[in-house]
Amino acid sequence: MREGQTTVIRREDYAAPAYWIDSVELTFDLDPAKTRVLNKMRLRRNPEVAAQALKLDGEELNLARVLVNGQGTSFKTEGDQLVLENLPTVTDAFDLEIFTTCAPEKNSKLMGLYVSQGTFFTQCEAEGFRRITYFLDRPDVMASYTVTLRADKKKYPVLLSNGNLVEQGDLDGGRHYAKWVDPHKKPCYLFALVAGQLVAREQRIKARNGREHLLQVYVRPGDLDKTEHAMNSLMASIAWDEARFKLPLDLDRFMIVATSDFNMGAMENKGLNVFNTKFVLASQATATDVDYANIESVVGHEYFHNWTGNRVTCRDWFQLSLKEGLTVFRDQEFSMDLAGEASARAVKRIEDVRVLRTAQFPEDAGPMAHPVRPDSYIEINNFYTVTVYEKGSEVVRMQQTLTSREGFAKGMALYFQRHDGQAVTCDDFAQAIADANPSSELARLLPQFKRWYSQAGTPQVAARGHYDAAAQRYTLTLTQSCPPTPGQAEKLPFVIPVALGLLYADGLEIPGSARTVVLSDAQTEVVFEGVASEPVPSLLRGFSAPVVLRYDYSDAELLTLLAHDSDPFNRWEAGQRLALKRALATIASGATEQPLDAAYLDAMRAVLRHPQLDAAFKELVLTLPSETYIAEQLEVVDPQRVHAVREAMRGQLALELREDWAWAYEQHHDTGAYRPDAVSSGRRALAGLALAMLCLAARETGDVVWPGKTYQRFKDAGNMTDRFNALAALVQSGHALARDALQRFHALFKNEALVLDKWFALQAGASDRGGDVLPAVKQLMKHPDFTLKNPNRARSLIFSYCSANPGAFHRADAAGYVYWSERVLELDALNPQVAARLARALDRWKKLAEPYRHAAREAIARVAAKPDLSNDVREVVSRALAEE
Ligand code: B3K
Ligand code: ZN
Repeated sequence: MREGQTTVIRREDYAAPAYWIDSVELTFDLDPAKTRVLNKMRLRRNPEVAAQALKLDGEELNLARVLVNGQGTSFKTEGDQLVLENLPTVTDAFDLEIFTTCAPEKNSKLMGLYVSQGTFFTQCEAEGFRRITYFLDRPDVMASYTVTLRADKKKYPVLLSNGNLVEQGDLDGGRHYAKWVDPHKKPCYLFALVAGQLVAREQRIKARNGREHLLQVYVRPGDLDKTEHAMNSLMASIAWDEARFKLPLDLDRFMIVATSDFNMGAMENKGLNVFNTKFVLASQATATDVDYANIESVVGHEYFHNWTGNRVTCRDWFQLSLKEGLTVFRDQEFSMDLAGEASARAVKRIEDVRVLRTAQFPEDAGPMAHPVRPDSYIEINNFYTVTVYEKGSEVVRMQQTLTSREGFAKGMALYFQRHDGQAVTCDDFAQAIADANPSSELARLLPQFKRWYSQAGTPQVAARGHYDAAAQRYTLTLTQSCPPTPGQAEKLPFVIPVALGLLYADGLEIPGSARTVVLSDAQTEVVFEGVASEPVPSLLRGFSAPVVLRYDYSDAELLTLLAHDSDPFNRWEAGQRLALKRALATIASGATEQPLDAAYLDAMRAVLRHPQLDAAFKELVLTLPSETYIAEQLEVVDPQRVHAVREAMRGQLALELREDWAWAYEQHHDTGAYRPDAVSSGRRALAGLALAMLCLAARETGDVVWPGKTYQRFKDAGNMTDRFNALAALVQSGHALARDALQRFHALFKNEALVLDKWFALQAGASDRGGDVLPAVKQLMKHPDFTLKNPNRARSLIFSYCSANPGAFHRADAAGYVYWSERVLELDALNPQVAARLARALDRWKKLAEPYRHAAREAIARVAAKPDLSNDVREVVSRALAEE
């Protein structure tokens, strides 16, 4: 049912709830066609709010009965809400019983209670609980839950919910039941149930404080051998949170359950995390190193939510970054601490910054730009964004930078001391960090610092240096500004920690020059005395703030930084800047041939052959900035031109360094028995890049040896990383062997859904060297393994084409955009959340050159003109078309 009402929800309209729900007893009679839900609540009026009707949220429910204190009562419905006016007037508690039914098997939105491969799952965040029963579906209403599940014992032998299993037994008619009690109060978005045929890997552990816990990872029978890494990641997460933040597990039992039908990565339901299989299942034969790393980080992320999100939750959904930004920060730190030494930490930091700059910076500059704490929304699901998550994490990271690692840990302790068991705001968080560090820069500048929460847009920091040789003085001037964003024309200065240091031209760091400058005015000057010769500034070390740094570096300066900076992040950044300069100059010149000069190629060769640098770091330096990142630097983007120039750069890098690539491959391809650790995965990554380059070079030279070797590698590989890298090298270079390799790959993995996703994604993301991509994508939609209903599969084919393959998607004949608009509409009828994500693929249409710009606008307008769009998609397309 589409209501078609678009209500804008505003942060400033927040009002405390008129009623509290203290406890909930839920009884489910699970049936895919018609599940019966009995909801017995104990409520009381909130004495601090004027007496008013009780309005409960509901969606797609069939209401059968409402009882107040056991008696029938009058009620009405207003839109989706159930309204009760004649409630007991005293503020004493009263019982409310509501009986409804719903149809899980018809639930294709995957919000609320649904069925995936014969198993029941729930997803309640943000507003899915209202699709299960009538409730005050808002995070500041926290209740105690008792849940009884009843179902057919054969079909649903495993019955799970939050907390502790207190009772179970058989019922008549082949049914059975299980009763769960959650010892912790929680908002309803953290409720979960799972019922089906599942098996579990189990592990009993004893925490530092002596408490014993049972850990379980539930999967479908047959997948148990792919759960070891997830379990190890969970144990590592528990140990890390105890060690770094003194936060223990507060439950006897902690469960993870995997499902293949899931809208996002995973969900932190109290004690019963539900995960996309993509972030649980791994074996060396089916998962790549990147998958292993993602599993570690998502398992960590959901586990860390147990404190940052569950014990202390959000007052309202505008505060989403309170839990998400903080928990991303925690999972990033976790992965970094696990990576160990400095170079591996830097690799993780570079990867995280790359995500921020290629996904969040464009968001911040486009029609969906919003502050880390948004001011309004139509559909909250549209605000689970890279801004709330990744920029939110950077905002937390800056708070750590401004208070020190120890100071920040003290701040976290104070935050829990003050707010455990509460639903709070981003202000409460920053206040606790500042109050625990009264003499810090954060405390001094707190009101201004909090502009990071309220102002959208990516700030720019322009740096200028002046060297006075006579006085041996170097003056660095830093100026900040921030472009306007929709609804925010003027921006006030941010508090920007700029970590920096100075190098002499020979690469030696000037002693005492390293520091963190806190830029809080529009402009500031930093003076360095006793500087013997003109220095090279290394600015924004470690990417100390989520800003665009402008400094007019010469090639010589960048080469110095690339070769010598003590900060590995800035070494990488110097390489990226060298490449970007060349890309931009070539794009501007109109020519495409030979974008790379000897200076750049020599520098890259030196990095590749460097005796000390890590393989993982080399792989990052030798990877060119993405087309998306290059496009963001331009006022007007011709995606075909960006694509052609970057491909020319890649081709040149491949050809001119081919002996070095061959050397790199021979040096790194053998990584021994498979282990997904930082060192060996770094070696595999570099060997993979080398193969890709060697296949690319072979196109020019007519060499048949390397493609042949690559094909052999594809066939013999002992792990998915090597196998997939070899396959990708053939596909991306458009080699004739790719066809056969793709077929073999499919035959080998036809029963492995997650591997088939890779197979679809690789073809949809392929370069046009192998032929026209769009017809191939359309053909793949007819493949028996394709289905639009499974979000992973839809993303693997459609998103890989529309969002991750700009060279193939932006076609002069507009066929890519037509395809996009058709899929958005088709998906919207099934699953609006997934559709709205796809709808964002054309966010940056205003930047496009003609004829793309006009065609893109038309495609968006076509979607917007559809009368019964979901709120999700409508919000995205109407913001895209807004004149601002
Ligand atoms: N909190 C969930 C996201 C829920 C998204 C709802 N549309 C996963 C996470 O961030 O851990
Ligand atoms: Zn999260």
